[in-house]
Amino acid sequence: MQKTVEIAFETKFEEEVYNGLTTFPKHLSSMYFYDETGDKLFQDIMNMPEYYLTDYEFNILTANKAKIGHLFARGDQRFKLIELGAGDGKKTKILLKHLIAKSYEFTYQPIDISPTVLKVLEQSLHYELPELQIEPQQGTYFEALKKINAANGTRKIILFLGSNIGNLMHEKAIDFLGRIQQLMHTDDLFFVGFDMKKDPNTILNAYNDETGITAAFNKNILARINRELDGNFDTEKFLHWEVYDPESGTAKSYLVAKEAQTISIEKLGLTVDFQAWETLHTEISQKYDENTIEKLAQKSGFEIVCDFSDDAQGFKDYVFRKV
Ligand code: AVI
Repeated sequence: MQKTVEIAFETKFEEEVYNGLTTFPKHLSSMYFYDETGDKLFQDIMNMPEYYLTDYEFNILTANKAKIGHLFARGDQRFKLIELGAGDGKKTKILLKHLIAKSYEFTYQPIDISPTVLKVLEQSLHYELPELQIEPQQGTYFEALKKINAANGTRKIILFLGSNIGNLMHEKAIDFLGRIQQLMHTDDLFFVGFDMKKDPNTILNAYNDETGITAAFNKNILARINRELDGNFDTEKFLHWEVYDPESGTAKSYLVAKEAQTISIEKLGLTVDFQAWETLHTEISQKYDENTIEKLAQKSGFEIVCDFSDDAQGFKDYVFRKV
């Protein structure tokens, strides 16, 4: 009979690192890229010329801010603009500036798990847009949305920019969208970015830049294990590897062990063997076509109100409403 060992984990990170490194093939969730170092590296990624996603969405928001503002305010109604994972707010500021210039009545409620990210964002917004009413919400998206719902019934516009949805495979994306849908009323809107299928070379370059920023971002998950769980990964002994399947639209990031090695992670009392060229899967970045987006919306109880796109249809911001 097999003996099951009960391990008491202090955090979800510990549990997921343990489970992901003791299974085959090995994997870790890209959710854990984002500690302080990872947040900074992601800012650098967004400023890289190869990472077209940020520019495309920036241009869509700039070109369509008047139409978007009109849709949000539905004439002239008060609303709450809620943002899931706001980051540095570079793209959101285009909308915020426009909404303020038009004197729309709204409160901006960025939600983020990181208090540091929220603080930096709040400070920069106070400085750039002193008229803005901002109420940062620290916590997970769902906890914060529940709290916002409990506070009062003002119409909600929920932003989820940057193709963050693409870091979830379809089943998980449907589950995520369904949970958002459950926390919405029929008048509310969900504004969500999708990176579209395009020249596979463009996609591969975006996730495999020559300067090595994306490689450092991917390897930060190992460095984070070293910092927080007393691991001894030598990040030099891993290769950042990106693949893109143009049929499914899935881009996948791996860390590949360049040689056989044994890693110890003190805090978990764990040693992990890697064979030479063994893979550790860390992230998916899904690319979409219109049919797939329609299916995702429909399966999670949404209907599509409209979408905004650049001329080349390289990126799309969709507006969903609860059915
Ligand atoms: C946050 N997310 C949408 C990014 C993406 O494109 O999948 C994260 C990223 N990974 C590597 N580069 C950027």
